[in-house]
Amino acid sequence: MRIIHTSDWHLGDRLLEKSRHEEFRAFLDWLLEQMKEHRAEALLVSGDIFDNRDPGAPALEMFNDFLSKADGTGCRHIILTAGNHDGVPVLEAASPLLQRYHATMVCNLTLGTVADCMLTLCTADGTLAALVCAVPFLRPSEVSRPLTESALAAGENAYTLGVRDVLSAVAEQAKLRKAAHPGLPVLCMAHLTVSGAEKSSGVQDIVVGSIDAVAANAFADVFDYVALGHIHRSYSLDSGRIHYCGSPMPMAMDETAYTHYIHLLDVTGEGIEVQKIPVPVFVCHTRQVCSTQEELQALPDVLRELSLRHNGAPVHLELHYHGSGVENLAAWADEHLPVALVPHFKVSMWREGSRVLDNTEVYGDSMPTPGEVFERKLAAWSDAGEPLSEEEKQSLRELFNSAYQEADSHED
Ligand SMILES: [Mn+2]
Repeated sequence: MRIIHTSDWHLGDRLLEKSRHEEFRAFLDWLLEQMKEHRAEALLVSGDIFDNRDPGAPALEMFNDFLSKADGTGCRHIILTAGNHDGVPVLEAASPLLQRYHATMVCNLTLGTVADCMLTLCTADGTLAALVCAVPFLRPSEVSRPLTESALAAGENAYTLGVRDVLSAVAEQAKLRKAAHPGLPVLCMAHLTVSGAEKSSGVQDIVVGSIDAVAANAFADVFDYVALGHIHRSYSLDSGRIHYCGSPMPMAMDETAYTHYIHLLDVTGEGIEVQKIPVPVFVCHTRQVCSTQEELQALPDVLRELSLRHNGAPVHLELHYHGSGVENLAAWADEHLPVALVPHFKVSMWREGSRVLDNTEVYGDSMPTPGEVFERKLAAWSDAGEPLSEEEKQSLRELFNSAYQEADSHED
């Protein structure tokens, strides 16, 4: 049986202060193609389906659209778990739709409810093919338990101990099923940090610091493949038994430097073979730092080459300039970067001897409001060495507001 493992879609995410609906839609369409091409019979999504508790109508709509289209690909099982970013009410509201499309979502799990996460995958003729233990993000408030002295000595804390308890209980149930079906492949989904995995700024911790990291041995040997989410980079641990597939696209600028993947599993009686499939880059997000005018002049060619390496994908640029000779970096970028190549950019400029001169400004379809521009100018004025008192700022704001309202009413 072929299974696709993916995680951390973060539908509704924004990058460089811009929504990414088209990019997400392109990814979901590509994923549907992969499901067809590789004749995947199951899709596992290990948490962080949405970016936040209120992902917005476009994200919900594209998720529903994906489910309805996945139904026609020959994929018989879709299993999703909640991550730390997901809002359980949003996921639960989708459950009538999930049932209709043969998808299963596990949102919550505690020691008392582990039976809820035991799911089975069957072949087309109804034969049992694999067991999936669909463990969602385990909430500290629900699983933490008082520490014993020996656990403390072993470097555990109330949360990691609680996570171990749940994973042990899941493993016990899996062993019972396996005893009744010898040779049955067992997969375990989870959304957490396993120690040894790299962190990047895209991993937003609910549990402060790294105290949420669980050792790899928390996953008992009964699990043949551990399908993890939470870390945004494809990464394997424990001699290739435990896998992060990573997010399908960068969720922060420091995640743009590496390739993103989905994992394709070939599950047979002999074992599980893992193949990483790179996700195409639909938008090139790039951070460029220039310190001379020559480097700035070379920028259009650099960006053109980057775009060509990714099938002509548009470039979304974060540009920092630390040199001299440019008064207005945004105006420079507007003039020198073709809009077809760079439809969206964000600039910031520093000058020697001064603090931030040009507060970071974003251009594209998320222009700041006139009030925001005025506030930035006020801040820049103070930073440039003309400190204003609160009263002075307040009277300038009032002047601005009355002038703006008057101009605005004339426009109508
Ligand atoms: Mn995530």
